[in-house]
Amino acid sequence: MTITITAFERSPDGGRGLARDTRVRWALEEVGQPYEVRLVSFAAMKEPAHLAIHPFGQIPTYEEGDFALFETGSIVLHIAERYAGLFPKDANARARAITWMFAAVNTVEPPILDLMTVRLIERDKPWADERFPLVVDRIRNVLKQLSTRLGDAEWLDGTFTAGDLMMVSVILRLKVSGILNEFPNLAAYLTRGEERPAYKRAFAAQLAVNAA
Ligand code: GTB
Repeated sequence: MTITITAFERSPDGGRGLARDTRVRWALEEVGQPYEVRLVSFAAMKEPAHLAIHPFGQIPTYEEGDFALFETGSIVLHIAERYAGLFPKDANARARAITWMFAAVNTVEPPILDLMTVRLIERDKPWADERFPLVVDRIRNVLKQLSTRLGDAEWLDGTFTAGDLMMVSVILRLKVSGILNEFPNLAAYLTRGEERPAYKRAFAAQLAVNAA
């Protein structure tokens, strides 16, 4: 059955890999599954046909015939469960990998999203300058804890898993901010993720859409 994902027809980041289809492309590349991409405009995302598969009118989505998923955490979990390459065989190690996936989207990603919100959406508000350092502090706190846990390890729990894929995808958003420079082991962790051949293929594929 053909796997089809959705992505921005034109991503606001111009193809820097920050839109969330990149993590789904990466997961599919890691497990060696070919996929097709249906590009959607911002208007099309809010129309009934897309809302039927994504109730919040967003990308990415994942379809195999009549089966459809939304939410990148769930999509990557599905890919990791269905195809070999992203989860360890040991049940406890697999549960820990899933825990890191949840930590990425539930604990690390929210303050990073707040930074994007205060910078892009709320920047004209009279309180934006006051809020900014509070958001940066929350990011710093969570990165400090993540950095302590990672230590000198290559990946979060032994071998590379879907947990690392999600965590690298989440901290990637901080690349231009400079905050990662304060945590050299996290900066190196991010680089290790970006150097994976599967990530490079995923990045190139999303860039090709935006460069066209
Ligand atoms: N929790 C959902 C998930 O993980 O799947 C979040 C999905 C989501 O936020 N999708 C965004 C979207 O469809 C695209 S990735 N937004 C359109 C809308 O809500 O109307 C977020 C994103 C957008 C742009 C950049 N950028 O330009 O740098 C980066 C990330």
